[in-house]
Amino acid sequence: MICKRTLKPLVWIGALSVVSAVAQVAPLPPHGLVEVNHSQVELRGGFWGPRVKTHAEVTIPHALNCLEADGHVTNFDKAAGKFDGPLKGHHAFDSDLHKALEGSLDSLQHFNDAALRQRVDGILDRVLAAQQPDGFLISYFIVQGLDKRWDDLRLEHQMYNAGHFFEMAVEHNRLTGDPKVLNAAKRFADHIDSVFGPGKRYDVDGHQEVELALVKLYRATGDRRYLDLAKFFLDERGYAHGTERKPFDPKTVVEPPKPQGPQTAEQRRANFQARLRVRNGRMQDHKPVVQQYEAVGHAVRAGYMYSAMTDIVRFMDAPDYDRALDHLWSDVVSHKMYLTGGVGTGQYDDEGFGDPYLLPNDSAYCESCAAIAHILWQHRMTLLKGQAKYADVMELTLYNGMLAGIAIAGDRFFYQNPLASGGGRRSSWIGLACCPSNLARSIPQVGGWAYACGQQQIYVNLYLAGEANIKMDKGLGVKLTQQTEYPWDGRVRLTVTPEQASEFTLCLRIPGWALGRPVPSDLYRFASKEVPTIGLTVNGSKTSASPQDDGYVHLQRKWQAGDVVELDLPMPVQQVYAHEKVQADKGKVALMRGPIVYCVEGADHPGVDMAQLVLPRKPGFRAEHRAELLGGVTVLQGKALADGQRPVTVTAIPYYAWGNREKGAMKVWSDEASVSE
Ligand code: FUB
Ligand code: ZN
Repeated sequence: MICKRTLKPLVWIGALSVVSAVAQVAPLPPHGLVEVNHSQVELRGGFWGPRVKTHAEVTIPHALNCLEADGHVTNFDKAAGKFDGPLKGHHAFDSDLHKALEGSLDSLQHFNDAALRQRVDGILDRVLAAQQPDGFLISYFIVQGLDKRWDDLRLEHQMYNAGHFFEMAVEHNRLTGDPKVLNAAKRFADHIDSVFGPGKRYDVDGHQEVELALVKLYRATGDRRYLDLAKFFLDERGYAHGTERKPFDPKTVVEPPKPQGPQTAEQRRANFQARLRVRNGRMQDHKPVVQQYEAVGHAVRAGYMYSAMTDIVRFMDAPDYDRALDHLWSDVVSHKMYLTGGVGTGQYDDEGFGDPYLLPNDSAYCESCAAIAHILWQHRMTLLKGQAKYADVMELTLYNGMLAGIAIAGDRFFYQNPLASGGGRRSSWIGLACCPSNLARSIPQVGGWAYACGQQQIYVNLYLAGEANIKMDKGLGVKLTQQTEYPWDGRVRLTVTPEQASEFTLCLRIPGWALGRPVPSDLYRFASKEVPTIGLTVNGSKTSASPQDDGYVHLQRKWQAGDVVELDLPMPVQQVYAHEKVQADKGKVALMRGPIVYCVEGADHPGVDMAQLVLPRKPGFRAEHRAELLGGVTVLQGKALADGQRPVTVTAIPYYAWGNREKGAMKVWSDEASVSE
């Protein structure tokens, strides 16, 4: 017995004409917890309220303007035969539009904006007009020649485009109840299913994405073929591709020698692709997924693939997938993750994972998309395993690795998120717009990562101000209201309002950082061993805040409307050290407070050579909230040494907020020395 599906059939909010809602079929995961969809969670006030507002008012119009100006929409007109101009961009161009549309739809869930609704409708009509009679729908291939559409999956992102289309279609249906986009997605997926699969063509996409999207399509339609197809694409990785399934032979993935002498363009391309399959497991096609125990290759591809693998374990019996995921998770979290939760280094020139402990700060790649993919994976792991440590990583990546990718004003973006820089400036848009469009769809989905349901439990994984409307098992509706200034203040007031007095367990995640652990591994540690006491009361009566082995405090009782839970997570400033094997951070210290990782930036230290700024070994930092600075941030202030000797006052700002003022150097890790108070 588990939580009822949390999707309510919706109509356009404040719609001029109300579209009748179609019943969605939403198979529940037989294993683990059930998510509470972002459509059920209103983010109001606090940290996220202003951000989702900026997203709706600035990010979405900006993204759609840029995409329209760059030709993403006219590409579909061209594919529909309505426009004669040249095709713009590259073969992954459609995916950026789909992501921005997905973000628009999710934003409309919370903000009634008739003009945006009309704009989205108009764009969607132009997208759908390009769909081919057999269901195929990628503008690039429709224009360039449909006969070549499936020639080569390595580099051409066919399935990546398809996956983002499916994800957007699911959101459209959820919001509007109108099945037209979802039906188009089904037709496209059916076409893919007619080409690929057992007894058909055995192949895999060069950029994973379609797998997790097919699981969503399965959940939105109830059609099991989509789940099977997702598993097929995962199972095929590592095998020789072609028209029959051959046993996995590691020899087929031996990197071909570098070609000598002059090459034709075609030879160069063929060789590049042959090498790509195996080079550092770039696209995780170097061995079967169930044998992949080490995280290698392109970090976005990996994150989407691990997410889909987690979904497979949630929806199917797949213990070998589960085992691989445990290994992969330990490898990433113990060896290959930056303190910001970011993943990917410049080591192999592939936007991917580097060797264990090789975590250079200035050449950290940490693509914004990789942070998002990492969050998607951690969210699914939280649901599958019901353990807070996965949500710890999710939270860390959300507030640091991901949020750094978007400016506070909402219209400038970082593609890479290094932990040290001589000076960086976000771009207004990027031709390869994977990151801006991914951020545009992720911000309004944050609420969907906050809660989950078990059989008789509601889990709180993220503390954020707002209101969640949760449907529990047997249809019991529970409203949860959070009042909090988290992550600036660890006090959270939760009001529980069940439709009628009912017994269930409210599981509160006690963040690892509040228990003395910045991450759930030994990759980073706090200098101080002191763990401040966590406060917890229910209707004013003190209760134990000690979490169980799963990392949650379980509050089981008969809940009445208006019951109030107050959690108080003390937030001392923490000095952080890295594992001794992380050469890049040797002798260095970083600062954290709550889930926020800090950095020092040139803008706060005029005349100081940031590279030479040394932080004190003795903790002496104090936190101060500055509502007027950088959208409202808590800064840390303490004594430090400039040029290795001159005492100065240092001001550390949240890492995510760097690069929002004049260009200047920034670093998360600083040399550490004794500095007298
Ligand atoms: O290839 C599509 C997207 O562009 C990837 O996800 C990003 O890493 C970038 O390579
Ligand atoms: Zn990206």
